[in-house]
Amino acid sequence: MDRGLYDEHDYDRESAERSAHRLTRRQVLRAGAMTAGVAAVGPTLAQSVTSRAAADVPGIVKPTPDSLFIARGTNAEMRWSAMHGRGYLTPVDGFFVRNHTSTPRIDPATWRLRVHGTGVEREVSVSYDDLLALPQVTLTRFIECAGNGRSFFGTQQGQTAAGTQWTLGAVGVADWTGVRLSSVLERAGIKPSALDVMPVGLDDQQVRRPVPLEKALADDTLLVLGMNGRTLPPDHGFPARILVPGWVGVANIKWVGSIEVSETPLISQWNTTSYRMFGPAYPDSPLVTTQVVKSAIEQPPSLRPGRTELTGRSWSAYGRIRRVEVSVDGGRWRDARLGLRNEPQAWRQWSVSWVATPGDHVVRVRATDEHGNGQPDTVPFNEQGYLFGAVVNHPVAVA
Ligand SMILES: Nc1nc2c(c(=O)[nH]1)N[C@H]1C(S)=C(S)[C@@H](COP(=O)(O)O)O[C@H]1N2
Ligand SMILES: [Mo]
Repeated sequence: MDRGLYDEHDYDRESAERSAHRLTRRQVLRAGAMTAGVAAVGPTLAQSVTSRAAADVPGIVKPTPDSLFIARGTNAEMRWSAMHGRGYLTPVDGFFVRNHTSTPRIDPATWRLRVHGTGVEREVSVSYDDLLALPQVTLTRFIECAGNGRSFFGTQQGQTAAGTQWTLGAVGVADWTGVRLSSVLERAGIKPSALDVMPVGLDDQQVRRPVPLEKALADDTLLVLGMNGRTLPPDHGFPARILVPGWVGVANIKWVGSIEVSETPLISQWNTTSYRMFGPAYPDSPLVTTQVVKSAIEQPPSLRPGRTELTGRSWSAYGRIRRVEVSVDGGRWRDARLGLRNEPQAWRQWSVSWVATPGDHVVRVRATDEHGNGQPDTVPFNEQGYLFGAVVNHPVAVA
């Protein structure tokens, strides 16, 4: 495994040295404030972008019925019970939406993707049709919010983290079809001195989060045009989004309008004031890069008594899932039966039979991936509640 592609720590430290910044918390905060200011007076967008409010969750275009979603501000969390009996992929209808503001409606006829910056030989601009004409690749991968599971810092560990109080439904697995990001960047001529690549979203806040050039050029980093065999839906980034498998959700920029390639480190609020681990356990405030190992059950919190199949899915940002164990009411860990399909950086379905007796129970699930990464009982706190990979206590009331 190439460590550089999973962990930005060394890369981040080097960047900090190059830009003569020591990323102490105060300076990080200041850097974030600075870029926020720049964004506010930045150039207006050339593209025709309009925001449209939606039916259920404000700013989301697709319906977000209670049967499929839990509304959380501008976001829609997938209800895990809706995945019970479903196939391997998360259907588009039920895929979680994490919008910092709202879904922009973009006209693909006038949309252009601009590649520019000090790291390229020349600025280029490509159309939607140009992208459709390039060779297409499909990958089955999860996209997961870095804050997925954040609520358990509070409910399980007694220390509430700031941010959307997701349970475990800020994750989904889809078939993503698109072009290699490298094939688009190469059209602009990447200079040997290029360092950072920052795709910028066309939503109100122009959400953007740089990735190291090496990661942008990786074979599995895509500019996605399709999801589950259909055109990418508006809420998931139409006309084009980035896919950076295994990395934090925010790296998967939706509604990309431009990509800056730079010879110098790029910053935005999404790699300075947020998406860093702040707290006593993290003295150098590392960037949040790769997701961790997690498991979720698909049962609703109340069940009828009798023999039942507990089902769920486990996933790892580092590869495939090798083992899943389930424990009820603190009893011994039992191996779950595992689904055959086991894509790396996606998930594995599992089931275990259980005789549910009346009363209140706690189901715990832990997974181990092919590299031996597992799920601890607790994880050290970080202020913004990222990467909650500890075993979750699922309450199940049987009556
Ligand atoms: N332009 C833009 N891209 C974005 C976001 C956003 O708000 N704006 N949210 C990010 C975050 S935090 C996550 S977790 C994923 C969610 O992808 P989804 O809404 O398709 O599930 O998109 C990322 N890309
Ligand atoms: Mo996210």
